[in-house]
Amino acid sequence: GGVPVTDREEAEEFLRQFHAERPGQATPLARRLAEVRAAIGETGTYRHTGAELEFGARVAWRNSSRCIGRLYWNSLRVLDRRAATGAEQIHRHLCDHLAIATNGGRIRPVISVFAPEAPGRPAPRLWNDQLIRYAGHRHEDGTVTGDPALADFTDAVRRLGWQPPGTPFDILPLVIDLPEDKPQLFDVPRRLVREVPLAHPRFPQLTALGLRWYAVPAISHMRLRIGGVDYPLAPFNGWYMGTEIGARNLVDTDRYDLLPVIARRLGLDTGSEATLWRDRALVELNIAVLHSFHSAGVRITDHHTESRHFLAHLAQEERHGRTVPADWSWIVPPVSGGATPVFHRYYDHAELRPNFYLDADAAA
Ligand code: HEM
Ligand code: NRG
Repeated sequence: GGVPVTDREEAEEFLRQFHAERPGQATPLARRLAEVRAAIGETGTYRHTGAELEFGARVAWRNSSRCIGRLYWNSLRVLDRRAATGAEQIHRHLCDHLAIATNGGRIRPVISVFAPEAPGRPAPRLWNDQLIRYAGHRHEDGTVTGDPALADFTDAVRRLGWQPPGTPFDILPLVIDLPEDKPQLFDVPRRLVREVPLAHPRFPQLTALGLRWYAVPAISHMRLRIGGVDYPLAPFNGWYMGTEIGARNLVDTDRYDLLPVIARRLGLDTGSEATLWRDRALVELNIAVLHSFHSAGVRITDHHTESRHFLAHLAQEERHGRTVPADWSWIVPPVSGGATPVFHRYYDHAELRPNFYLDADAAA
């Protein structure tokens, strides 16, 4: 067990890349390499400078093959929270993250980087996979109220003493897990959770369903790895692409599974697949998501615009002599794939570092 010693090769490769892409650093590369080699020799790891951390986090986003939203990688805001100790302090920083990211609806891409893994000093972790998520309440008959994807997590936080209201949209508490302590529960203050009630511009019977979604997707279970150093707690957010909500979260049969409900409300003929009732319900739900976020003044993107932005990103990166690794099956949106330009080409499959990695779920 224990945290392994930082890989020297990976550290050096990162420092060379940093100095190549960000020339003119006060400390020349040769001196920094010597410093880092010495630190790894003495302590088993090294400490990133603020500039290295910022660059590393931005490049980790740039290298995320599954992300269509990478055009703005170089303006990611990096909050250095490595000094945070204690669950209360970490919780306050997570709350600040949400406030800074939400920004009254003009959502900003932000990452908060907490303490890294180090030999003899394991890092803090969060059980939640996003800072904001809706609970899934399992009933005796096997049905779930809320988000079924969170049913196991919801059971786990109940065992820790959480007492939920039981609605389809209960905001889950945060579970902060420090090395020498038991996991601690914290509520996310309501005022920090911006939500958008979903309304359809022409079908009041869809508005009447009382659906909603939160404004800020803040992934909190991916490990950020920079130059051989692992940051297990480094929550990041951008804004939503409408299809994430309107074609997956509210639609997948193992999520809110709403297509049959919506089709019925729209009076569609569900007797035959060939009426394409599923497709018609999907389009109207996605119209409602984009319309509602826009009228609430909450930043969101649609899959057509975002596909164009992604191709612009590819072209821009090419001009800088860089390839853009991408995973077709994640980049192509879950509706109207072939109607977007990202469908009609292949992508580079390189796995570049720095990057974000998924570890096995802490809970579940
Ligand atoms: C995945 C869009 C910002 C890193 C995705 C996905 C979409 C997306 C649509 C696929 C999600 C899915 O199918 O579940 C966007 C948009 C952003 C944005 C519109 C707006 C600025 C960011 C930022 C980061 C990031 C700021 C990191 C700093 C990632 C990663 C994945 C991903 C690592 C893969 C997640 C996984 O493997 O589950 N993004 N993104 N994205 N994005 Fe972005
Ligand atoms: N599909 C997930 C969120 C995954 C990441 N998507 C983003 N990331 N937009 C969901 O909650 O629907 N981001 O950092 O903006």
